[in-house]
Amino acid sequence: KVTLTIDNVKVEVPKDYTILEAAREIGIDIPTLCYLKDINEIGACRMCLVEIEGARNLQASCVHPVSEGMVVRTNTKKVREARKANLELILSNHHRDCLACFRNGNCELQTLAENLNVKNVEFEGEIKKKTIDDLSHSIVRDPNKCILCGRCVAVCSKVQGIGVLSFTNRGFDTEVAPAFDKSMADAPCIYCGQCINVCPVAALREKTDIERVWDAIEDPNKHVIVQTAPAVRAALGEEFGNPIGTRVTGKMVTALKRLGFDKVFDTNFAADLTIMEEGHELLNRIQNGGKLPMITSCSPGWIRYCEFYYPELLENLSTCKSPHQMMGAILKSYYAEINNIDPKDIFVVSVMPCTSKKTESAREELKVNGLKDVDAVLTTRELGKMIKEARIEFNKLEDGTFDEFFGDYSGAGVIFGATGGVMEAAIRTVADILTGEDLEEIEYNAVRGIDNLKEAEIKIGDKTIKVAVVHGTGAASKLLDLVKEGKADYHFIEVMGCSGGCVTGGGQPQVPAKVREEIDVRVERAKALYEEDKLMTVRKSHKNKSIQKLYKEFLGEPNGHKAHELLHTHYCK
Ligand code: HC0
Ligand code: SF4
Repeated sequence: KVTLTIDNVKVEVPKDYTILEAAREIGIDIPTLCYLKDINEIGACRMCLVEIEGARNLQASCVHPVSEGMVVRTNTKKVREARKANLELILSNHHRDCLACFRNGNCELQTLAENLNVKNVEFEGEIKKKTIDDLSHSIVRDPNKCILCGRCVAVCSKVQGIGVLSFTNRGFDTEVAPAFDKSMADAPCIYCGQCINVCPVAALREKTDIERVWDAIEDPNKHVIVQTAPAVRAALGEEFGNPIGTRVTGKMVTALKRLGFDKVFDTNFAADLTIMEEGHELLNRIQNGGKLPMITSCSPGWIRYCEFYYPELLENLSTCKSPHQMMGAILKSYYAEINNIDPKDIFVVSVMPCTSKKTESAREELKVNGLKDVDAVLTTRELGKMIKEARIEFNKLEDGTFDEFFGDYSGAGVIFGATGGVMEAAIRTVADILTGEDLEEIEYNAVRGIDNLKEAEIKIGDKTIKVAVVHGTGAASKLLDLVKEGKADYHFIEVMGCSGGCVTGGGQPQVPAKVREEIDVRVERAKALYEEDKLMTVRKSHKNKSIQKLYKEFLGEPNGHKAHELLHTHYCK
């Protein structure tokens, strides 16, 4: 430990702390912009400058280590002026059209300008018009908004283990972009959107579908159905000022009905359906010598990662489509049939915590009879914008309930949105099938939580099923390497593309860097889902009465002919 003095306050901290960390310990908030704890600590933006007694120049506190007896000042005229000048320099060549910007109201640059009391941007830098890359289905890159903080570069390479983004060109032409100036559409990007989540400005954002969805709602010939992913309810409230981890399921449903959707269904219903298909597929593979370990296939970021970086493992992937795609396929077949609607007139909207789902829904091989399962995907953030645009006072809404049948779900469906949730849901069902009982012990704590690798050996009757759960492609790669080398003797592995699972997907509300430091967003949002699971009377997918009826009246057997036609897919190398 070392003792130092910051703004006349003595503080004792571990000796590997930076000045920034020490200051935050005693409630002194030094401003930062490029800093992301443990991910991007490069001292590039010079917002965190402080004065150190005896040092000639101001120092960047985010990278400067503490030392015994050090005396630091964070709030002198010299410090304030230097920070302000640096910020004005950043602003001088930034496209400052804040009023029409996607991040208006939740931009870290805007907040900082307000906090540091910037009054005029004295320098007029060279403002060039750079090309916006909006060619992919998922992600828009706008170099005009980029402040070169490097957070996205760091997250993509260090957390996701991918490294699609890097600094290109020099001087005023410097940009953050895929190598060789490729479009995001042609780069080996998995569209996880983790770069968007850490972008402090609007340089990276989702390709928006808001207008297409408004148009569909307006169109009298379209029957517009919306479905919501499990994780959306754990985060949408943040768009309206609620604390991280507030569960807003009921208000979300009411808001969707007010927006004018014809039906409001829950992707959780299809998550239960997925468990029926995937659970039986697993048992089949185990009993009939199929390819093991079987790996989950519901995270489209993970699927793209597998296609680009682990093509040898494609045969290990479950052939199940992801739940929201299954839901679309069922809505355009069974639902269309019983309601006498032409499937061509049904417009399915998925609200997802994910940016990769936008690209997934456009995949040719998922189409049934030439029709896409899902016509538009909105992120949680986009839904928040639509609710605001419609002037709905979200926090004052009554709780609503999902429309019947396709809105019915079990607790197992809800927990899909957190890492380990798909695995736990699957075990709840597989264990009942193998024992022929209705087991009471259904909470599998070994697969919950945010450890990088979670493993469990589950004894079911005279069988032992060995499972593993990983999340975030960077952290997953160690286990995937073992699988590739034939050194992992698991039966079933859950992989999610984003660390924490869907609750921290690339389409969820952005959390400022400083808040990310104080709260583990993954944990708080997951709590909301486990809480909802506990409240449900039905907590196993195969006990969902509507799912039972769907098989009886329409699908026949799990993994049967009709299920294969509608609910399963194949992968391309
Ligand atoms: Fe997920 Fe899903 S749980 S991927 O993590 O499986 O995005 O929330 O909707 O489809 O159900 C995301 C979340 C989903 C799907 C479900 C799965
Ligand atoms: Fe990297 Fe994911 Fe962003 Fe693509 S979407 S650039 S893979 S962080």
